Amino acid sequence: MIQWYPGHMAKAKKDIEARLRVIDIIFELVDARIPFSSKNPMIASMLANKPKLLLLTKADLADAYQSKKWAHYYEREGYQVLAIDALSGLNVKRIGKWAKEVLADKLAKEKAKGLLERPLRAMIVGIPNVGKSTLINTLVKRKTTMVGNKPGVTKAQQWVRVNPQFDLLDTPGVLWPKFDDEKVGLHLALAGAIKDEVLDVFKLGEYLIAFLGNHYPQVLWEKWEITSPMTFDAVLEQIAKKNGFIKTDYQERVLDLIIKEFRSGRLGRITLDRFAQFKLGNPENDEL
Ligand SMILES: Nc1nc2c(ncn2[C@@H]2O[C@H](COP(=O)(O)OP(=O)(O)OP(=O)(O)O)[C@@H](O)[C@H]2O)c(=O)[nH]1
Ligand SMILES: [Mg+2]
Repeated sequence: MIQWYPGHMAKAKKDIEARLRVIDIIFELVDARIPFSSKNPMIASMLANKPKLLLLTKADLADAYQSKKWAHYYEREGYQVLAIDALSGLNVKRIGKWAKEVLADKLAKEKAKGLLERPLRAMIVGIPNVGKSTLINTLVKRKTTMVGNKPGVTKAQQWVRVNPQFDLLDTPGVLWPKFDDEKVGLHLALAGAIKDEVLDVFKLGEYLIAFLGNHYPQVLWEKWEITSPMTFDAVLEQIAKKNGFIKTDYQERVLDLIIKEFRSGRLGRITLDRFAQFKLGNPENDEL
């Protein structure tokens, strides 16, 4: 995993910083399957003094129990948190209402000063492929921004008017230059935030199979009749057989397949960031 922080991301980050002055509220998007790994620490410190909503996107793909744990965790950290599915629209309607509530004081003060009523300005930020542009399209109920199931689709900031009271700024996805924990990099890659071209499919696939064996063994069984303990090679052979891959060099094809199946949700609702594994300095979390 080498080039996940190319020059255009550094520029995207600078552009976000430059725009902050005119923004009333931030919608910070994290992927519900990786609520820790997808939270950009570089962005978080930049946004420290802005009102914000933390939105767990793709909640339809994540383990509901884990999402609840993470939502509570971030609430305790002082965030307002909402788990959403931007495709079906789950909880999306509540976003505008929450934003108005959060900004009620600010708007009342402006009114008291005699300032004209104006649209709220929200900025959407988050890692690549987390669903920023999709959420905007769902909010405006039409296709105004480009979306795609790969990182780096949005190349520049774009204002979208949701309604006369509400303007939204779409931004390109941003990662950060160094992952302190190797697991964070692996989880970002599996969730689809890093360009496939720079990924090691063997490493990712091996990690995913071991992860499923540890946390969702029933998925391996129901999908491919894999029981643990089985060696990595035996697992690949079994999946190849189940899919009718007859060539002997099936390994890469099998690994591509399971990564795709995971990303699309065809393996069921799976959360990679296990709350209990990221103890986050709170000894009480040990038991979770
Ligand atoms: N299942 C599911 N898929 C989603 C959701 N939101 C977005 N997606 C999918 O995620 C992919 C990426 O969506 P985009 O909206 O382009 O992501 P983005 O954050 O704008 O990405 P960049 O512009 O590359 O930074 C698309 O294939 C969407 O259909 C969601 O809530 N649930
Ligand atoms: Mg986008």
